[in-house]
Amino acid sequence: MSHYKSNLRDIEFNLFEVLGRDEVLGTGPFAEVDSETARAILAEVDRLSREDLAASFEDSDRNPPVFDPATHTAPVPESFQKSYQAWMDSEYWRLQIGEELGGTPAPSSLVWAIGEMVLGANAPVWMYAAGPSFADIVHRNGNDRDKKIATHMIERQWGATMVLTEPDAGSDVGAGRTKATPNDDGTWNIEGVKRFITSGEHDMSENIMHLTLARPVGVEGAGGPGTKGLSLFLVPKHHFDVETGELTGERNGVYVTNVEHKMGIKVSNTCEVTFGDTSVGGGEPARGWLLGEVHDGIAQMFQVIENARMLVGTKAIATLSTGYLNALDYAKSRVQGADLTQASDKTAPRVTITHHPDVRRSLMVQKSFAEAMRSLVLYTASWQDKVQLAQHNGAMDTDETKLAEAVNDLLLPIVKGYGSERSWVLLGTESLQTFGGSGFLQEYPIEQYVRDAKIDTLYEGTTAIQGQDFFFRKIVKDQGRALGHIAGEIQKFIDSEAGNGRLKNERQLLATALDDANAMVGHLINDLMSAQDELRNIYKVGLNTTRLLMALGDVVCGWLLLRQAEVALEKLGGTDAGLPGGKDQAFYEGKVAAAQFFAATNLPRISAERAIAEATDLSLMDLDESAF
Ligand code: ST9
Ligand code: FAD
Repeated sequence: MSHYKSNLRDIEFNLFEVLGRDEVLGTGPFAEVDSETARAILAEVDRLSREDLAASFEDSDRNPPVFDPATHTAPVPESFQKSYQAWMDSEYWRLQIGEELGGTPAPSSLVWAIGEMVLGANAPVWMYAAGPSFADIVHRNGNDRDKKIATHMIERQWGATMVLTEPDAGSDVGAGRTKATPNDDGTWNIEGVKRFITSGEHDMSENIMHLTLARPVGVEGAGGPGTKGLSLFLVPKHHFDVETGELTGERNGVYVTNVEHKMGIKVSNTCEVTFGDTSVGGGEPARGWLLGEVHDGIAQMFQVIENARMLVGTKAIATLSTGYLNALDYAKSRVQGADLTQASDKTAPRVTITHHPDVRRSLMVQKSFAEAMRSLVLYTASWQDKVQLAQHNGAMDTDETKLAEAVNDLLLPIVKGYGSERSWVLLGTESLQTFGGSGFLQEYPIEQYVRDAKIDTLYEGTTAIQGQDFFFRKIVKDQGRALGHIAGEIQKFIDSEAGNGRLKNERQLLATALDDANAMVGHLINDLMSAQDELRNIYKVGLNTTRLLMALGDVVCGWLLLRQAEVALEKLGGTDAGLPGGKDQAFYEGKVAAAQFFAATNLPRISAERAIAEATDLSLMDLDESAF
């Protein structure tokens, strides 16, 4: 039986009943993917995920790749290869790439809807299969040579990596020391050691293209300090003929010199990669090309990072959803104890644990967060749809498109930072807990979910980095434009008659939460301004950026759930086959219940977060390190 439990009904509810994606599907750049096709794709990816992709989830955790230092290889288990091949054979990865590269462009909302299912079933499949998406970035930023390379990457299905991190440059990418020196033939020699590189080595493609940040040396106008001095190079594992893509048989001097032993996602090789070390492999130089022949590495790499941050948040949320659905199944059949109303009667019949109030509370916590955050992913993606349409229509310079880009940027750290924190914590405290001691056993998938999801709060920028990105870049640097827009949308909902009386209390709770969140933003901005006179006040901001990210995540999620409840109530107001809401009555009632529960149990906490933020002083920063 599959470990993976999908929620296709809720995905379709978001796409078609709440976000109205029918309006976008089948139009403009998405002409080939209309609503009917989209539904067929969703159904097939659902099946594929539950069956072929999920099939190797457990085996590839228990029998992970083993690094061979003599050959610098780390082959993945056969079971995983089958899952990977099933995904590549399905050709659905083409939905993410441009038409000129053989893709069938689909709206981002559909891509992340199917992404949720693949990532929930077996996330490393999606990661190893990202080569074509990397090629899209190479094509977008490249010159004629790079565009040819991008074509080979796709036609020959090469793997690809994003190579930033070094032993002394993690969050602080700008501290990277890997250097690049130009050769007379237009190539560059790369020298340095990178670490933690996902998919840096495997045996599922004939070549791997490393998109590598390095600092040019001895080049006028390039290679200064920090991130702005980094350039992006294409460094292949094997040399190839740029015209045909055929491998020349020569090895490039880029070798995997270690594969990490990890807590989770063990089948996803996390590699130390050594470039141009004469004592490694055959001692060849590591040669690469400067992407697009422009020294704009960090900005180019952020195009990859933005996609990868969406990926990581979606992966975490997908895992929480399947964790919840597994917990729900278990709770429905596990018999333990008597109903609380009969607790004193020792002969009372034993009941399934779904009868216990605390288990119900826990299940609803899981359901409401999983559904809220699914909605967050798809809502964010719907802003990406707008940008895709604008790109197609040559309307990138309009105010509307700029707003869409800014709102997407604002929501990304919520998807990644808030999404991963809430998911990882709830998988442990609620989903695993529902199973009692059985949850601790490898017989059930939850302990692997917990191990596999922890990484999501770490890579692609830790939660601390997401919090800072959210406040300093997405709010302050944006001058509050995107935040103002979202706050305005939430306010409109509060002022509306949404739910026709049924959501009145919840709209009031949302109003208070929005007010508190706005006050927190205002308070942090005041602290920031006051740092102009008293520099150390910037610490007060730093003490609260993660808090702000989490609080605003709750507000946005609360609002999105209430919007869903409004739609569900409308459906319940109609009848189909004599039932309110028709065959989906229970589904819609569940939507309303989840929204009401989330609002009642989470939104009031934001007042406390506001009070904590407002009371922040410098005592923590004044404390001597020895006192910790
Ligand atoms: C990693 C991989 O962890 C984990 C999983 C891998 C899975 C791999 C497979 C899947 C990938 C799929 C991708 C496919 C490709 C896509 C397909 C698409 C169809 N937004 O603030 P400043 C830029 S990898 C945009 O001064 P510092 C911007 O250019 C490792 N751009 O920063 C800016 O200039 P300006 C991940 C941003 O103080 C410039 O950077 N590692 C953003 O110099 C400088 O900005 C990390 O994530 C942004 N949000 O450096 C590192 N922010 O201002 C985390 C910055 O002029 N650390 N830029 O526009 C950070 O993010 C740091 O804050 C820092 C600080 C490095 C940016
Ligand atoms: P550090 O930066 O040393 O952070 C340590 C702690 O300090 C964290 O809690 C952090 O939040 C905090 N901290 C650091 N700086 C600040 C600050 N300025 N303000 C507040 N708090 C701060 N990298 C790649 O380039 N490519 C990959 O494919 C890739 N895949 C990975 C796969 C795995 C399994 C892992 C574990 C890592 C991967 N990484 C990859 C690296 C990953 O992106 C980094 O680990 C991450 O960015 C954090 O860097 P670090 O580990 O050096 O931690």
